[in-house]
Parts: sequence; structure tokens; C-alpha cells
Amino acid sequence: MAVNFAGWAAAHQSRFEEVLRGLLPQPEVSPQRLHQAMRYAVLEGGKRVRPLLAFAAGEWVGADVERVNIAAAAVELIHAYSLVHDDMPCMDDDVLRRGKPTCHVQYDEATALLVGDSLQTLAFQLLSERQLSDDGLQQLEMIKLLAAASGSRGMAGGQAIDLESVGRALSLPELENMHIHKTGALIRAAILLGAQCGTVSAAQLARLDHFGKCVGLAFQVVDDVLDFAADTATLGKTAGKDADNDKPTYVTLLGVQAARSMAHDLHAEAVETLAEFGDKALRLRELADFIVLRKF
Ligand code: GRG
Repeated sequence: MAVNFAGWAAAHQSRFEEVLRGLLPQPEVSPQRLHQAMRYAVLEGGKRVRPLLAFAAGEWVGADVERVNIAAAAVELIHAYSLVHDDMPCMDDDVLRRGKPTCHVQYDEATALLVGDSLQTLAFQLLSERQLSDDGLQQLEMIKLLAAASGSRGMAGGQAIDLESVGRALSLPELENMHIHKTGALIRAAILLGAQCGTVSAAQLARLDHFGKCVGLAFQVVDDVLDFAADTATLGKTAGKDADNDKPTYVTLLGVQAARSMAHDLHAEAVETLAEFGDKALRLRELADFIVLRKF
């Protein structure tokens, strides 16, 4: 019997939680406090959107789920590290994440810094010690892809642009450039890595990359709308932070209605990109729906 999207997503989310539990250092292993804090930052929280995108892309190309587990975990560990560092006093200085105290509040700043460092290196350790592809060169390309998406020409670079933009009026292309790097790069990487765990043609990868670019940007536009329109309890993180921090967003630049309509346009473009793949791309299309319609 065909499983609906909610059932498919819930099954992957609970299965993936166990995968993460097994891959993270165990809490009783020394140094215990660091390992406990790493598990605190990663486990029992988050929508797991990036892993779900990797699983959907992997299923599309018939990839071995054990391999996709590792690719998805590497991306989620990088994502979790970025949230821990982003919440620290030297960046966004926030106290609530995923409905619980942020890592530096629950532990301390030095531990939070080391949690981010250790999650990032664990991601690359996993990608390099587990087999993700029958072709060793292809696997090296996958490691390079995640490094590029995470570093100064990807997510970390986007974060640097974000920090520099506080109190400044950015143009729409400047805002887009910031978010393509800060949020979009890792979302794109999740999709491409999931697909590269199987057999995928260059043409299919190009389609997936364009799909990822559209949903990555849509994700951020919706994030800006939710920061403006939703409450802290629903989001599990402090609402209204962008305005409080005088940050340029799609809402401040376009207004909330135009931002919503931009998210819908990006969604339409994403779905159109995969149109020729029909039912094989169903889960990816459903994830695009989820990203645009989400309430948290
Ligand atoms: C510190 C190098 C470095 C980068 C930080 C991702 C990021 C860059 C900052 C997070 C701040 C933020 C609100 C970014 C915009 C969108 C985003 C990535 C939201 C959080 O992702 P979700 O909604 O989070 O997927 P969950 O908790 O569901 O995993």
C-alpha cells in the first residue's frame, strides 16, 4: 500500500534518530561532557528537512539507504554545528533552539564552541571512513561537495555576509546571494549527496541542483515570514529576532505578502524542474510543498 507523505517522513525521522544515536560518540565515553553536549545539540529536535531531502533524492535513484544514512547524517551534523555556533553570544546570542535552551546556555560557551568543531569534523570523518559510492573518486567528489557547501564559499561565507549586513539596507540580489550561501548551499548539498549515493546522470544532477536552489531559497523566504508572523512557542526558537537585530529579510525588503508570493513562485519553479520525472520525484515534490507550507 502506498504510504502518504506524513507516514513516509515520520518513518524516516524515527529511523534516522536511531542512526544518529549510533553515529554520535556515546555519552559515557571520555570526554563525557563534550559528548553529552554533542548529543544534546543533535538528538531529539529539528525537522530533519535536509536528511529527508537526501532520502527522497536517494530513493529516486535507487540508492542503498545505508549509504544515504551516512550522507544525511553528515549534512545534519554540519547543520547542527551551524545552529550551535549561530546561537552563541558572539553571533545571534539566542537562548532557545528546538524548544530547549541553546547549547551554550545548557552547557557553557567553550563547550558549545567545541561541540560545533567536533560535529563538523565528525561529519567529514563519516564521509571518508564509510563507503558511499562504488567509485572512490566519486566519493572524494562528495566529500568536496559538502566541504564547499559548508565553508567560506558556502554556509559559513553566507553567515559572514549576514553578520556584515546588520543595520544595512540590502538589495534583493544581495539578500538572495546571502541566503543562497547561508541556507541554500547545505540544502542543495543534501539533495545532491543523497542522489550521488546511487547512480545518477549529469543531467539528472543538474535538475536536482536547480530544484535544490529553488527550495533552498524558498526555505529561507518562509523562515523570514515565520520569524515575522509566528510565535516563539510554535517555532521553538525566539520569534521576531530578525527585527530585533535589525537584519534585512525578505519581509523587510518586500513586505509579508510579496515574500509569501515569492515563496510560492520558487515552489512552482522547483516543482516544474522535476515535472518530467513524474511519480519518481513525488517525495521531492512533497518536500517542496512541506518547505513552503510549514508552520514552524
Ligand atoms: C555559524 C557557520 C555558521 C553558520 C550559521 C544556518 C545558520 C548559519 C544559521 C542559523 C540561523 C538561521 C535562522 C538561518 C536561517 C534558516 C535556517 C537554517 C533555519 C534553521 O533550520 P531548520 O528550520 O532547523 O531546518 P531545525 O531545527 O528544524 O533543524
